[in-house]
Amino acid sequence: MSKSLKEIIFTLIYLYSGAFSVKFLHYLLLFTFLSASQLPASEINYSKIVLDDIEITEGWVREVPQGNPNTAGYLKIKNSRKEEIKLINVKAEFAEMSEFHLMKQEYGIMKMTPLKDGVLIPASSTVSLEPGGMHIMFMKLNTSLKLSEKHIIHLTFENIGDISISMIVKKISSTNFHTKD
Ligand SMILES: [Cu+2]
Repeated sequence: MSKSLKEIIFTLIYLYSGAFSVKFLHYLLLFTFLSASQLPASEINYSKIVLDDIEITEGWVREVPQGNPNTAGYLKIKNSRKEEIKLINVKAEFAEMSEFHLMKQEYGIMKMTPLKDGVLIPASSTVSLEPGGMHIMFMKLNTSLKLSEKHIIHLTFENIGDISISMIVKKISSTNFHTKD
């Protein structure tokens, strides 16, 4: 069966099965998010995004001194589906390059490695990108990130699509902020 035909059938099943209104609402929400990505950051003020059975919350980006080329971003993803999902790409207008990284201790030194395969969120579970662990690395910042500002980032889930969220700029008191190897 061709991919587009599958998608059409899936959409029809999706729209006509179960709680029609709730599912349709998700479509509307998805549409809203996609349109919202065109808006300036100041007009978007959502701290929580629900896309079908995927929830993204607590998105924030770390404030760094002006002139610092890199920073990190964090968020929480709750996958209520009965199958795993995978976050495969991230983009931000304020950085020339964005990647998923894992930070871990090796021989007493904190090191980070790019997560080339993305971030896997197993079925019915929540994965947190947080200081000291997995994070989004924003490299070659092209603007300063001021405290409490909101900036949009775009996430891509494999076989699901793109979603844009806003991240608030926050301070962190931790000293283990890393630089790129
Ligand atoms: Cu990193």
